Amino acid sequence: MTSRITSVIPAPVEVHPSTDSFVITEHTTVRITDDTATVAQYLAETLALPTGATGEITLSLQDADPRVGDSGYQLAVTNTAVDLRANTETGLFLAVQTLRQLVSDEQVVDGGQILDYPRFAHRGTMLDVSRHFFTVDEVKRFIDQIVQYKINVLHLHLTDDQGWRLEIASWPKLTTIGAATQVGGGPSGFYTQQEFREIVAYAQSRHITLIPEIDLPGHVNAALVAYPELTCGGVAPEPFIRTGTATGFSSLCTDKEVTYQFTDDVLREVAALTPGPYLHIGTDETHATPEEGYVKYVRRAVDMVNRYGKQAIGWHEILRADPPAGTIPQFWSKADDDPRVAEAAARGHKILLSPANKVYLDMKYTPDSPTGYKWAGYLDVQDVYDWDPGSYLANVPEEAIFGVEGPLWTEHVEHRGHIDFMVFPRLPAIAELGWSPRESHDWQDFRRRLATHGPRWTAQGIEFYASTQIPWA
Ligand code: TNX
Repeated sequence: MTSRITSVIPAPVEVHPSTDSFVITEHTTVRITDDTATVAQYLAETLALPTGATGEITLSLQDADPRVGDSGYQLAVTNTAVDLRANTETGLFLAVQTLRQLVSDEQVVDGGQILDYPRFAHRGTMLDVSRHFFTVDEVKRFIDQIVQYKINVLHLHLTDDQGWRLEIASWPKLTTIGAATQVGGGPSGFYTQQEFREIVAYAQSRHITLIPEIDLPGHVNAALVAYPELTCGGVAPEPFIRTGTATGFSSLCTDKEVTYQFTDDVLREVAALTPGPYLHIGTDETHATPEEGYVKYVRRAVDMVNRYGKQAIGWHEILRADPPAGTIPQFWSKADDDPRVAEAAARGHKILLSPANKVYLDMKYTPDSPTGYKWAGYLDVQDVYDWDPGSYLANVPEEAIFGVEGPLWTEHVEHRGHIDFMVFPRLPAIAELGWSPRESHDWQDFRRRLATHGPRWTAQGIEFYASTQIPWA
């Protein structure tokens, strides 16, 4: 019999299995105390249990081992009790995610003790809602899938050539005109500010930081169709481009002052909608922006982000503009090919890792995959799992690594079944790279553990890819 407590993903820092087991019955109750009420309620809902002033399942914000820090936790399961302990609500919430993995179909919880905390602060994924639009409910479903693996950041790629997906009150045509369609043509959509707030609040309730990305100054065809004055010639580009998959062909006119007014308005509104500390401003693939204009534009945009109280993130090309050290470059090449990244780390920048040949969730698994790109290679589970974020970039020490993020670009991801297929089982592998101590890294053990998660995904309606690398149960 495989033990669930030795199959947790991401692998915990310490696991001590015991011969005990706790059986959940119709009388099992989650104890609610004032300071743990929100997480206790979430736990009770997730496991369909009643709550009470007393109970066998307890959550506590007192007396946790200091090693668990501000997002780790301790968990102890005996024959008679389940005890979750942390210093913060986030820690308790993550303890709940571990507990969920310990419960069998027969409602038996494996006995033992766990002490756990993350290796990196940022364990993220990105969803591109521009190339194909996904509804508020689809995003919420995605959030509930990813939290199970202690992913704590959702980066939403909200704008691109094919569609602008967030209502901006001061530039309304961005969505009345710029959100009309998507890759492949056909109707699409956008989030009103109210809907976006709903996504943000849902993410917060799941202890996920939402990072909105407004891709600037390239990837803006949809904005230029809506507002031709943002082009240098003042003429709207051909709208048909919006349904294709080309990149790098559009740019805001960096010589016009209206461009900076536009940028300021957009960033101000997005900052006001975002409780989290980061705004992502894209800055990638600006082949249509002259270098001098790029540098000038990016510096001003970073400045605006900072003025609105946020830290800027950009794809690593942003380093061409030599932004201030608080700016986080998100590395996305398929080779360690840009010396600016190590130079930036040496100057104090934190580096976010999304190497395309390791973690791009839009790559095919194999030549037979029904959808996806292959420009960064085929990425089966082992390719995604078997590398070390702490030593991946030469001359970038582990201390400079902010974390790991798996982006899902959606040129070829058309519906939620495609999301499931591209994300599972690769995102759990990325989650383990971001959370678990390097010493626990072990492909053979990971594939054994991962195999036991397949039936859970099936029960949750997740249409995952049954990679032949995994000995599915
Ligand atoms: C590159 S990665 C892009 C995206 C595409 C993706 C497709 C990056 C910063 N830019 O615009 O969607 O490749 O894999």
